[in-house]
Amino acid sequence: MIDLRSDTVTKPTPAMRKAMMEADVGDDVYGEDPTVNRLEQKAAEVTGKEAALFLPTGTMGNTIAVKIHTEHGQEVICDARSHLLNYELAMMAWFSGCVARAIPAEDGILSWNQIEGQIRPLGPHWAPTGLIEIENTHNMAGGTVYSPSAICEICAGAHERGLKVHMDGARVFNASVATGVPVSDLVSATDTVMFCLSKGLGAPVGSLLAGTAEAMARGRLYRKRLGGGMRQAGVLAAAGLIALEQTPKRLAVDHANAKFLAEGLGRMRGIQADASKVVTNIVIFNVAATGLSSAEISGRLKRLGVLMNGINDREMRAVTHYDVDRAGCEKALLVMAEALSGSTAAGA
Ligand code: TLP
Repeated sequence: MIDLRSDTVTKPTPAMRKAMMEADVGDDVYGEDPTVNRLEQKAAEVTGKEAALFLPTGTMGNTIAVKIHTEHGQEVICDARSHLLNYELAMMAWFSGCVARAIPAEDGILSWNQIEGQIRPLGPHWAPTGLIEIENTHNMAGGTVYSPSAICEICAGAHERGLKVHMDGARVFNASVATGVPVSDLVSATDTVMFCLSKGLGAPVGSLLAGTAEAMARGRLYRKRLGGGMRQAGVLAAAGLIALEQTPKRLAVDHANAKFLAEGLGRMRGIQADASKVVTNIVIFNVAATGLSSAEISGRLKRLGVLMNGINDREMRAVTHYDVDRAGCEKALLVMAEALSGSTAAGA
């Protein structure tokens, strides 16, 4: 199977498995797991933050960030297609008592201009703004990236208004490779950043939340409340350390493969894919003119050995990662052509 459903599907490399076998461990709830401590230290370094917290998932990282920065009854400003709002089971409402103030942003990238007009003070009717959240890269907009200056402008404006900014940087290492700007510079003005080890970086499990030491100390308690006290988690952190040290430098390969896929898809009748917008490892493309739904295409592809999901009835997503090489992408394109033969667009 060529699995392009997500970069979450990567399997740990032999080096990761070896490191997991040999990991020094202790009880992380007591702060005594040396490998987790090393990973948290390393994550703080790469993000340029005071401290970091190892978590089982990115969803938990975003959930804790919202909790740290807000009070019940506030609004969180985010993009309308954000993962935080659409794919996290309303955790910001469930755990933090907040609602989303969703702004539709072209390419998922918010500007300070858009945000400023949506900030609400405490009033007789409104839920006041508690937090601004930005997603970099933006998943459902097709792996789009913020320019460093746009991030700085948002953070400067927010801080002037007494508001915090959290970056969902699940794929911030992809953003760093695409912009050529180190992660620490991309996130320097944000108050917290969450990034995932288990996506393009290839670790089997794990995400990090980074910010001030005080925020991370509070985050540690929320992590325990959410059931994230993982005890001898060094076996997982060991793979995470390898991911952090070895994988960022090869993300450019995934980006080139994604562009290649988008170009190939864009040449097929009935598919709309804009390769010029693909700058990281995610391709979102429209299949409406094929006369087939995303689910129908998904089913046909699966029978032919390729996994790719729809994000709605008309749009599909392909995500490249280190378990699918260029030959795999070429094969996926051939299979897509075969899956579409017999569709309206193919003229049958
Ligand atoms: N994204 C997953 C799915 O949940 C959609 C994927 O396959 O892309 N932020 C962003 C931007 C994400 O893309 C994801 C996962 C998360 C947060 C949550 O991470 P996990 O899955 O570790 O909770």
